[in-house]
Amino acid sequence: MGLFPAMYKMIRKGKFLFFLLLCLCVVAWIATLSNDDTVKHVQEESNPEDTSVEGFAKLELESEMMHSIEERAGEQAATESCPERSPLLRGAFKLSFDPSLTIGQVESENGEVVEGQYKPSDCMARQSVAILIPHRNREKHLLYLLYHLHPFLQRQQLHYAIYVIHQAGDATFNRAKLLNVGYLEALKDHSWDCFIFHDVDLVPENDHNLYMCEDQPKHLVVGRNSTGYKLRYKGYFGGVSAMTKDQFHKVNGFPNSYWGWGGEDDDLRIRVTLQKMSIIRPSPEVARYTMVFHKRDSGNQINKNRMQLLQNTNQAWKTDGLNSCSYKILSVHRAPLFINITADIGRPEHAQ
Ligand code: UDH
Ligand code: MN
Repeated sequence: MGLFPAMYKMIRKGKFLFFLLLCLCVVAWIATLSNDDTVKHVQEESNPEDTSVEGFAKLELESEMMHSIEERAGEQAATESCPERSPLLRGAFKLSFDPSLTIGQVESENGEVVEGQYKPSDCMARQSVAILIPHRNREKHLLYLLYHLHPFLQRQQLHYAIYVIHQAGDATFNRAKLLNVGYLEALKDHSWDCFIFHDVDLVPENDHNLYMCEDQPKHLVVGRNSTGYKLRYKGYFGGVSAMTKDQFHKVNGFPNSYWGWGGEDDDLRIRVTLQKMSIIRPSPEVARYTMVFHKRDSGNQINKNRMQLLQNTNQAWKTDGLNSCSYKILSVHRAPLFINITADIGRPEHAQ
């Protein structure tokens, strides 16, 4: 091999090496560029002004965290149970029923009630209570009741919600079935400890009459103005009564088969005694109500079958109640002061 061909070979090799080096540099440069890009991207994501989808997701996550922290703080503030006896109670008071009262007025006086529900902010309520009101065509009575009942329940430091169960259509009224519907529907919102079955026209006169449940079913109306404040009869369990979720479940709720006025409250009393529970009442000085005056409603005539039905309760309770309550919800409207459930509950099988 001569000198020149050997030099020529070396130069060719050097060119190749130079070319290889150049390629490596270009690759390295591209790599640095894309790294810069990543950094920029991360910076962009953490920019709170960013409106990209990722930016929103991150903001949402942050606000969710804030929310749960706030919630925890709120919970912390209210982990202490409300006192056994509320310091806000006033005892007996004179009720007034102003014909010019409006729902707007009642709403503005109860700003802390949200969609019919209230919770004390400074302590943890001892019970969560659902008030169930069977209703049709008694708007004025409902207004008076809401006006008095909201502050009354707040003074008792309860977590509560008011449900109005409205019977759609003009078939004979069925108070008991509406209350079953109320119980079943309210439990979809919250696992309430206690249920108060409440006539729309009975307004409590004394806030020592506690809307809470006890270890036995409780009857809250010992006296009302319309009966000279005397118990209507020994076993009376109508008007306003309180049962825990479990007590009511145990008796299979109210019967569904009482159309028209009367008997359904006696049926519930029989169910309670069949389960070896007994009915308790607060003292007569406390368990006092004013019934807003009214006549018998059309569509709620006396139930002539009631005595016959009551003869069968000791068998019928098993199959006529919560476990056989068929109905159709037409609407659930969450108004500021109550949850209005409108239900089609059908009509009596035989003409009444
Ligand atoms: N209810 C309605 N709409 C009706 C019927 C009854 O909302 O059309 C509800 C309401 O909650 C009422 C409850 O069912 O409070 C019980 O019915 P009621 O108030 O008619 O029963 P009460 O025992 O009176 O108070 C029955 C007849 C009154 C006759 C008066 C004559 N002295
Ligand atoms: Mn009445």
